[in-house]
Amino acid sequence: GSQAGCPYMMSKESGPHQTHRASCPMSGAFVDQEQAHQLHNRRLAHDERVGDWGEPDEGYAVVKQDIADALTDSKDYWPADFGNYAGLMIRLAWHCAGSYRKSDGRGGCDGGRIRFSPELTWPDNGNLNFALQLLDPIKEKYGSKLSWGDLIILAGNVAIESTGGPILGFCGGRIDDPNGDNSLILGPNEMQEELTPCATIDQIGTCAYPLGPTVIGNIYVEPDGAHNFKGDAAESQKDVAEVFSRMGFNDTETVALVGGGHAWGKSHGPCMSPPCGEEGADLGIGINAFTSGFDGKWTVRPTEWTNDYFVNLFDEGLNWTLKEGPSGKLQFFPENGPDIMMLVTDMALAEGDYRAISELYRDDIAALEHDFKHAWYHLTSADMGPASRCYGSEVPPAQDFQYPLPDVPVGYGSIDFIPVRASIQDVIDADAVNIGHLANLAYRSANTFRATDYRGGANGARIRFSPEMDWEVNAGTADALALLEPVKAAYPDVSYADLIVLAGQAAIEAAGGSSMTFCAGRVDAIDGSGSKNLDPRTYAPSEVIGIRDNNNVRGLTPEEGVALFAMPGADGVLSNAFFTNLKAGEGTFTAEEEALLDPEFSSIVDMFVEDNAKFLEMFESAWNHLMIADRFDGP
Ligand code: HEB
Repeated sequence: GSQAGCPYMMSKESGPHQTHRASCPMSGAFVDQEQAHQLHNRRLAHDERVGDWGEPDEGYAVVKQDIADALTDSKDYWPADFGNYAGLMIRLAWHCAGSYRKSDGRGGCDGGRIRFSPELTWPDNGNLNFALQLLDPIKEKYGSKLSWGDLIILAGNVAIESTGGPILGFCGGRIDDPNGDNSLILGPNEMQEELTPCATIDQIGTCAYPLGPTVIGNIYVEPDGAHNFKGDAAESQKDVAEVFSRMGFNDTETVALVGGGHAWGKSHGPCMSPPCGEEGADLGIGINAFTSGFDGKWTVRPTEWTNDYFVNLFDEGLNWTLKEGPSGKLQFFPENGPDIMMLVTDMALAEGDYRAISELYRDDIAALEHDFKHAWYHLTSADMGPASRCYGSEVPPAQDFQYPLPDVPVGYGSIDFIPVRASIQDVIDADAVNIGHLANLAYRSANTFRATDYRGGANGARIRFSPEMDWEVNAGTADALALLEPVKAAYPDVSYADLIVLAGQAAIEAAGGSSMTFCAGRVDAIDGSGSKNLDPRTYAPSEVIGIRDNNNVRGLTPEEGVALFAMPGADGVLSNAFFTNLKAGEGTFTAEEEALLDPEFSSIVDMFVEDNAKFLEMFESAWNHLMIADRFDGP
């Protein structure tokens, strides 16, 4: 297996032991939990799948050949435009990945949910069912060894490569969800409305962050221009910039992706049976196929990688003119020149800050190739988390968007943590109030973890830096860190990240916890850049919804999430007293804490009030889960 990274384990009962490299994140008290966590189930499934795959690299290469063959094998049920499905497959991969949003890490192609409702029925995903149908025989051939998520992204990559386009690499290892449920919160439905209200007619085109698109059910913006600014390229530029930033892209990446992506394929919106428009149109196939209602291709060579798009964009001789297309949609067509078109969102690439970037790509295809392949890799891999989660022989070096950590120093595995633990114990014994400080420090440090895109967590100890250190919830961090300074001075080789987790565990044990397992091997980030977008999500319209969402994003069960509210305080005791007092109304509580009395959580609170042992068990499970959640070290 390629899971790794815990050469040294220590638990209260069994003491320290060197472990088989590969075992820690999956072993000990943690994996034996009755409640197997979603995240780690996924990792188990991953290991099994790659295990029976044999050589994963060989596997991907064979799949790629099958995809290449399928691209030019036109099927009657959905004939290939220009004899090649490249455009269709690139659109499939982009729409599968483009649901990713930086606000909470949800969306993306990991999980392969584009083959289910709600994603498959989003208006923007029209006719992508045919793209999936074309890939179906390949999926059948490899069965459970190949995930839909990997197949879809590979199909996009092969389409790009086989038509001469640039590819940086492939991060394999997506695991399919059994249904589309994890996309429900992306909308449109009540669940989405509840967390992120935006759906009514007068909000169309104005849905705001944390939502990904401005219109629910879109991957991107309205192609004919921003809400209330139809046909206006300058306004569209702002719209595109806003939406692509919510996916995590900067201007260069956005221009490279949109203009690079539209090197291929065409829009589908012929007028078959006047009066035209979506209502009247014949939803045919081949040259009659109707998808978006816009019509035409961007270049005269739509099955080849070129920078023709950018050349055309600035070609004054073409005299681009805003007109209604065959189905009544607003698009730009050349007054003179070949049979090509531009969407309003394409003309936007010649506006504002995008203009200089587009001019560069017109003049320098090598610059476009460099930027496109990096942006495409970012697009298709952002939801995969750190580079250490990627499988296969085409995995490129870690990229900035993966927030790489330094390597674990050579020899780290032979550090003896027993004296380190003893030194921490001295800090705890000096003053019981330190228990709460150290437990909280570890909790806050690990609590940024997102099971949605595998970002955040205790590894890296980014809580030592701005911006994370300055977050309101992290008040007191500097003081807690100062408690560990003497330990760090005595054991300079131990990372802060390990020290923080070990100290938190020691504190919890001093407070009455018992079955925690420490897995060493964390390293320290060199700055706080990796905390970007991980700050507490404060947009939930109520405390109850916020707590529920926070549990989901962290991959915690409701029981685990509730248990973690009872961190030891100034008294240095871990017990169900917090819940007893909360229920009895004794003491002062935050609005968030009081929300635990809502029917959604009150039975869990009751259970903890009745049974302290049950509370401790659940707390320890949650603690172990969170402290190890971000360990993907290896292979
Ligand atoms: Fe795109 C297509 C829009 C971006 C790639 N697009 C398309 C269409 C439209 C659009 C409307 C048509 C559809 C049909 O079929 O009808 N886009 C758009 C927008 C945006 C975009 C608005 C934002 C601005 N794309 C994009 C990107 C990419 C792309 C980013 C990649 C990278 N597309 C594409 C392709 C195509 C399209 C490839 C073609 C498809 C076919 O051919 O089928």
